[in-house]
Amino acid sequence: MIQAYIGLGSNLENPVAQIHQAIETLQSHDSVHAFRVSPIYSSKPVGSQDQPDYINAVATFSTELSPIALLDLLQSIEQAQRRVRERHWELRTLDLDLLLYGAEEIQNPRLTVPHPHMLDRGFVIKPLNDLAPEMGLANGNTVTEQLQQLDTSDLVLIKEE
Ligand code: A4P
Ligand code: MG
Repeated sequence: MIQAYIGLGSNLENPVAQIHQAIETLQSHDSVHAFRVSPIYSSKPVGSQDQPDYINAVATFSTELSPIALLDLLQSIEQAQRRVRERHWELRTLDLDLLLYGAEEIQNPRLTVPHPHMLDRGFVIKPLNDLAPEMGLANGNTVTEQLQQLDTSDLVLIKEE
């Protein structure tokens, strides 16, 4: 069993519902055990500002799935919600990123783990800090130390899970 951490993001018109649906699907999967999820935050878009604010959270669980099998699961959830979105809202956007897979470093054409941008992103590190403040990161910092180096003033707590 490996401890996995997943970043969830959505900036749909009803992104909180998208995140909740993704949480429900993940936590009811047969290969997902001891599921926990952070509070849900809103955040300003990183990158192109020409898009709505995001809703972000981080989930963690233990799993027997291989990294690629876990990526397949995440992408199947993205696809399932994308179909619903295209019908109802004409917008896409549920991002499920594999942040951490135990302490493994993975480099292959489909998967880079740890997620390459996670250390710089307040919308990842803040909810990760809610789940695992003492955990050591690839750069030697704990999650809390990493959080102290980031500007998270744009993050607003939406909902305690
Ligand atoms: N891939 C490689 N490594 C991974 C990994 N660790 N986890 C590959 C998941 N996927 C991984 O993903 C493109 C490809 O990345 C996949 O086919 C997979 O094999 P995608 O989600 O289809 O494409 P994307 O959304 O354009 O890329 P990505 O990397 O998810 O986007 P970003 O960089 O995460 O940017 N601002 C705020 N405040 N909150 C956000 O959540 N998100 C983004 C998305 C931008 N700004 C944001 C947020
Ligand atoms: Mg993604």
